[in-house]
Amino acid sequence: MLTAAAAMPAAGFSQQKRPLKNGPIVLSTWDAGLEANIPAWAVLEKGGQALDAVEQGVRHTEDSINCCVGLGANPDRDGRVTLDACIMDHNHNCGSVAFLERIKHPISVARRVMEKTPHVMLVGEGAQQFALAEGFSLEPDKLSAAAQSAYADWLQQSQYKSPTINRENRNDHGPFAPTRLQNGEWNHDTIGMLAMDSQGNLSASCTTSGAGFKMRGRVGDSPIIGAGLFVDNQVGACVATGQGEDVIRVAGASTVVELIRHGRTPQQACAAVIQRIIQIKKERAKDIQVAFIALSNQREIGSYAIHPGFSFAYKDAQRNELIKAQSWFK
Ligand code: SD4
Repeated sequence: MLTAAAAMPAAGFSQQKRPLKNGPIVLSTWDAGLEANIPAWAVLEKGGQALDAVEQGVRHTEDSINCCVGLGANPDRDGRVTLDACIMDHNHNCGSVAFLERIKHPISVARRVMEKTPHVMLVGEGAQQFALAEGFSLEPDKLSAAAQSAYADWLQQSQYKSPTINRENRNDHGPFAPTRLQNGEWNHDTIGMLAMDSQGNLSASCTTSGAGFKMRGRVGDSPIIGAGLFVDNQVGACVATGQGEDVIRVAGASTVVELIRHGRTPQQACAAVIQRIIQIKKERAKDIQVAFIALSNQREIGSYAIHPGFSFAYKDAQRNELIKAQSWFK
């Protein structure tokens, strides 16, 4: 039987290394978070807003030529890259785009949806039309060199195997498999970011190419407010990564935030929702990866994953470091 994952220490933080009592904080998923935290921090250290920080941070990752977030990412089964992103601020304002093609910065389109429309979410052609009307450029309809070669490999078998994502087994070629960068490091198809600014306000962002070689039209959790990302300034913020279908099933990010509201630490809340997914998936939990990171309005941080191999980047005025998350399977 699965036991409750209670009383776990904050991931990676010893007694001596707790978040600072004051000042901004930024957290982001996976190794690319270390770099993304820098432009986010540049906003925060000048007294800027968490909302601007989380947009600037993940824009950096969308821009990165070596990264599989954004237009350089693996395509869907039809050979087209389709992107999802969302953003949420401390006042429950939120915006989201999904199934967006040929636009470089989906996170900024999501922010425009939030600020310039009466809606929360735009998808596909409508999202692209909106982006063009807002002055975003239509990028060339072509795959990056890395994506072209990954797609050619995938086409040889054209198998849509069950995703075994973001595991430490770097030979995995599943739909969410990490991509090897030129510097030898590994990168992922998603970045999620949480920030608290010097006013104590929280915001969050997430941007992804979703699952490589997905069915055309597939959308995961990342642009779904409440599943992939949620912010309640009175409580905390959470962002998910990994197999989106299983995050949606448990309304992942909002469930984490609700558990914090009811007294769990961010660490306990992340662990409890991972445990819920494991209970639902049973044996099949071995084949999927899901991870959450969370930040409470009391400045506590937490993270938990199904499998080892997930890290998140933590930045405050003193440090920017990669922290290995705890996981259900060891
Ligand atoms: C999705 N959650 O589209 C995203 C993928 C992801 O690391 O986070 N991969 O399901």
